[in-house]
Amino acid sequence: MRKLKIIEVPCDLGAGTRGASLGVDALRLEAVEQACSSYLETEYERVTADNTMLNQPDPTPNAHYLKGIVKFYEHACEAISKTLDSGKFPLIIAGDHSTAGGSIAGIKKHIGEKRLGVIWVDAHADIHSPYTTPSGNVHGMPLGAALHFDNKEQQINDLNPEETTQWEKLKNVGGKQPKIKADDIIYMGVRDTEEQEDIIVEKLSIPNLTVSGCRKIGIENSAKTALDKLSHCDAIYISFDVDSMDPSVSMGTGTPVKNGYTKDEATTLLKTLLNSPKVCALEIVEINPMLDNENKMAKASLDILRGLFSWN
Ligand code: 4U7
Ligand code: MN
Ligand code: MN
Ligand code: MN
Repeated sequence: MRKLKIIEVPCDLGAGTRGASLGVDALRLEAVEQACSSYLETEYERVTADNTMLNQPDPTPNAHYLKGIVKFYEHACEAISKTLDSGKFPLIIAGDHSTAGGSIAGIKKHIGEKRLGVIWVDAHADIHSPYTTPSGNVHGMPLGAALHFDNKEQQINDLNPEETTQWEKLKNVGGKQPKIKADDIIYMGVRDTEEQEDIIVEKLSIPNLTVSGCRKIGIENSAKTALDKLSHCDAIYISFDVDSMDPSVSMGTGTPVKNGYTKDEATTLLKTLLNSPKVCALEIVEINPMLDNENKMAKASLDILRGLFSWN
């Protein structure tokens, strides 16, 4: 395994519920509590988002705080592509999941024309656009942004000019081309979607390895299946939304959904995925200590990380 570099992206702008930005520090605090020197001694860099925008009037209700999101996408894209340029493995610890589009832009900037696969471990499909979102929350849109996918056939919202301008900017961070192809995405654990997403996921034939399906064939085998399905890709990015896990692990996330993976299953899944030399970055998102007690989600996430990287 290459040397890790932690990229912290404490962002709240993409979520409907506040507090995911604090997940980054909740995890670091947990590493201090557990004296996890491996975590604390790993080089890290912080990409900041202007979370104070949350207290200002928002001109983009169909994609809240989009201008601020474009801005930190640019910074995250730079930080992540430079980390990869230097031969290190980015371990991205983010706030809300909107960040993933910036991470994908950064990886794509580094790999150029090569093909990027995405393994999206999440209760949600996150493939909305401002045209289809029921909430206006950009953490439900990062795959839409990376695919350059507006899905106007399922349009329910009319965008104002500022929304259109900023959405185009967001899609084009790190270069104008779509960053990924629909054929290069695998969902794992997705179980809470809207009709607009269902239609598009079916149309694009994006496979979803369900939690029960994974259990049936075994977690390790399901990870291998996901990797197999992306064998045509040159590099693979893993996006791990903690709400892919069951709420019994912790309620410390903005949108918990029942019937998720256990902590051990998530560890086995990610560990097996990380065995592939094609995997070039891992992102962990949506730990929200404001919705938690006793910092349970950060604890669970640190346990997972310790399992993945054999940290002491
Ligand atoms: B997460 C939702 F509530 N689909 O778009 C939306 F309508 O990053 C939820 O996976 C999105 O946590 C959840 O707001 C985004 C739904
Ligand atoms: Mn998500
Ligand atoms: Mn989710
Ligand atoms: Mn969530």
